[in-house]
Amino acid sequence: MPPLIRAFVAAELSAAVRAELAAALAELRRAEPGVKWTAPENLHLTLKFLGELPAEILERAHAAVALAAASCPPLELTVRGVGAFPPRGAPRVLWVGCADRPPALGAAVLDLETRLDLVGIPREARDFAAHVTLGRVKTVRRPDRLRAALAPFAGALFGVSPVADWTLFSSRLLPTGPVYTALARFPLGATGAGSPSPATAPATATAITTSRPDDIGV
Ligand code: 3AM
Repeated sequence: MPPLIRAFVAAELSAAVRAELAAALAELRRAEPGVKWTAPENLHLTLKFLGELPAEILERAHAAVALAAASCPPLELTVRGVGAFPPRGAPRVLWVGCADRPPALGAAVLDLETRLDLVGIPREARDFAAHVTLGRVKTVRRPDRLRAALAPFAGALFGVSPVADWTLFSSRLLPTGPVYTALARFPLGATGAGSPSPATAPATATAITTSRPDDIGV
């Protein structure tokens, strides 16, 4: 049987914003080593997890992503605030908020899902909530201590990241953590959609990310 490719579409963050987040992550990692913190080079805003796909469906997904990206204007993401899901009790997913300007991502993600549905990739059951996953909690003995470590970052501004394209990533889940590889980039607001640029810089990761939180509301 031909291998399946695990893939997702994401907006990448600027190096400057990633550097700010990396500094916060370093502090949080010291405070709470029990969390699987995201490797800084792996920080992204996931727009749609495509699942594990045969190559021919992924090929069709390319065209769908290109068209959806072309209909979305270039954006600025204001990356601000750290929170946890669920909001009370034991935190499971730690995230950074993203606000898009102009506010177009919600509609663009719906459009992306509609186009992907046509090629056999089902829509999400949940509404899209723009966030960057900072870490996942496996077992934390002192959730109160973790929340206290997050508190100083609750309103922190990590910067504004321009988003000129979307990236299609493959994801390989290795025992050492996921390895993300940029397969193609799709310009936002482009005319002449359908011709993604090949990705040049692969993204790699060390943090372990195995599944979508089911309580994140996205
Ligand atoms: O970085 P975030 O958390 O936004 O959560 C996974 C990650 O997004 C998500 O895809 C991105 C790359 O792994 N993901 C993984 N498995 C998923 C699943 N079964 C999933 N999203 C939805 N369903």
